[in-house]
Amino acid sequence: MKPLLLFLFFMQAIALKAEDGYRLWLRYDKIDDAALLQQYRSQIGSVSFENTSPTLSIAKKELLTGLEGLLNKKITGGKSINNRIVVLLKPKESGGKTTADYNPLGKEGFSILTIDKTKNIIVITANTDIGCLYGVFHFLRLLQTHQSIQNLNITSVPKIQNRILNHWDNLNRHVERGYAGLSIFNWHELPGYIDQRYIDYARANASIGINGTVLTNVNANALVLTKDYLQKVKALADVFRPYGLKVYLTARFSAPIEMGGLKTADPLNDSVRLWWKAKADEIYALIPDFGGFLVKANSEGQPGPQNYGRTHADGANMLADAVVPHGGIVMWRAFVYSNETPEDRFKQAYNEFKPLDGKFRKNVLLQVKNGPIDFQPREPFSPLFGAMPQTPLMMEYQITQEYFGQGTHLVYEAPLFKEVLDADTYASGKGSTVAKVIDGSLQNYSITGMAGVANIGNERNWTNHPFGQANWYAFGRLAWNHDLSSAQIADEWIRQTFGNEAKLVSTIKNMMLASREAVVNYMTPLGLAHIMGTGHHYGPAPWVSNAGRADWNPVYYHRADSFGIGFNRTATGSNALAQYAPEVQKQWNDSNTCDEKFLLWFHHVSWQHKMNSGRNLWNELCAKYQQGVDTVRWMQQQWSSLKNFVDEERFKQVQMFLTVQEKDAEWWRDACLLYFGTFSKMPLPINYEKPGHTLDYYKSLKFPFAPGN
Ligand code: BDP
Repeated sequence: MKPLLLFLFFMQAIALKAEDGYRLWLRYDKIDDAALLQQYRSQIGSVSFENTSPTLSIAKKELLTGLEGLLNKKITGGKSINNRIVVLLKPKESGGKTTADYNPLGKEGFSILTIDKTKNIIVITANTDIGCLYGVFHFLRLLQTHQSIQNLNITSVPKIQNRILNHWDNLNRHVERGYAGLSIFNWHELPGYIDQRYIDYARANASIGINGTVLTNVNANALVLTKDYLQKVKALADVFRPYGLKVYLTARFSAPIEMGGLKTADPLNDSVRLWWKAKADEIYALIPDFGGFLVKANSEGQPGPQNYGRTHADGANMLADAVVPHGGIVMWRAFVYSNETPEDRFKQAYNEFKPLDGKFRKNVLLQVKNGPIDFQPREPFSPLFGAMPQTPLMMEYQITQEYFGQGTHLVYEAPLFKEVLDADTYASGKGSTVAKVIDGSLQNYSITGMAGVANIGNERNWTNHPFGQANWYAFGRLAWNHDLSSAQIADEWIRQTFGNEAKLVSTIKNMMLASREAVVNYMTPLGLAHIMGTGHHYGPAPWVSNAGRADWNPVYYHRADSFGIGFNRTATGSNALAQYAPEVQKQWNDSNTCDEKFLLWFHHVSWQHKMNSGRNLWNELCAKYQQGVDTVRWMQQQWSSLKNFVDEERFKQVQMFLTVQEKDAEWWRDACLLYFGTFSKMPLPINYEKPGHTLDYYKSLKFPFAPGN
């Protein structure tokens, strides 16, 4: 081969080089639509930044890198007269420079406006530098998703103030329920070594508006509050600050005993209160914009105020008092239940917290999981969302896929997030959606928040499954604007992450939108929940009845017997339904009219029960499990059709994961139906795929090294 040919061959090989996924949705590859590229090139000539700050330097670098990549041309930093993008903070004297209305933008919102159509001048503007950075990311997203940039008139303000990732990361880098490798936070090497990944992590979060991160596990280690560790926290806070990302820590309630040498951690004890105040002062001296504390107390063995006969409000308020002089907040988790209480676990958080409504300090948010039990593939919304008008409630979602196929299943979670946000609590009449509760518009909260348990680790592509990135992305976008639809968010994410070809976008979008229901069907259809393996929660184990506590046993949840299956939570059962508004109760309290998605959440239903399809319950259950498997097979076909649209590395990765997912879906189907069949005593429908193994085989499977446990 001639040298030139060899060179070209080599260059092409580089161009086809597989993607390892590290760049997430911020790839900025050259726009591959020639006409559009031409148009954008003619519209964008230079970029000028009217102000300076560390955040604005980041914004400038981002804008230049993004534009140069997307347009494949040099962008000047100067002030050309035409075709200019101007990034500016609210001018001190408006001087007629923009027509932006700054009042509604608040601390984080931005406007993107075409201020001169003939000269083609676009202004990205905000009250703050972080608002400008968000605006820059939004503008780049327009180009990445091939939107028009003519006559722009965009205003965007986050609906939720605190948009926070919760890392369940331990100080030894093991991530509880983490399926993407070790924790990205390398505490041993901090504060001396700043991994580039910290910067890239902050940048990715800023690009979707996430503005807070809780660095440590809710099952907390008090060590992080020691002087040495706080230096490490400070190092991270310094890296994250210009990206608008505040750090938070989990506070172990017994820290005054473990770290401070006190005899008690009683929240009403003066020495304890002083200890926390001093600790807060120490933290804020290092990190003036420290966000505050997240606390799991008196839950699953964690210490808390109840150890001293005090209430959750006493505990939360003590910490709130410690951080309030510095502007900090406390996120107190409502995920509490007790084995000793002879009460349906579904009801316990409500029973505990409802009486405390209005008893928390103003800087406390009560962090409530989306459902009453624990991040199952489908849960009704937590009744607390409709029950605490005087307490700011924040949402807790689980982005990491603990109950969702963990690191290997393709599941797009936005439909789950949206289902909960759109649910109507009827707290103040019709239209009192969970979204309006948590964004504060229903009850006039002064602080609002949304948390997502992170799925990020040190795997090269951050989330192990390439589609795990979509869930991180969707969480951020929804926390910013919960009016976005699952389809819109998927569309944006696909275009930025894979490309803009119509077939590629529509095929992947259809897969994503079908994926959550597929998992519900092959794991826990018709309102089943919590029937996975003990401890690691990987795979089906509906037969388990010997877990450490009653409410950790699958048999506690599904209650299958010779009559039927499901948990009676009506007035004749645990009456958990009474925790909802009457209108909500009405939707669910009759097994003949209850939405079948939630049927077994609320009813113990006969195997012969007639379903909407005309089938009896047993046959419907079989059909749902099969439907779940079929959808995975359909996803496999869909993905195969994209061979020429996706780089080889990610194509193969997803293909292999889908094969795992198909096998797992079959495993779930077969194990669950064989087991439930021992109660229904009914055969699998004719022509039904025969289980691959016996029930005893499925029961014998062990996973001693399942990750995240
Ligand atoms: C459960 C997880 C456990 C967490 C707990 C929590 O299995 O690892 O510690 O939630 O949220 O889902 O506190």
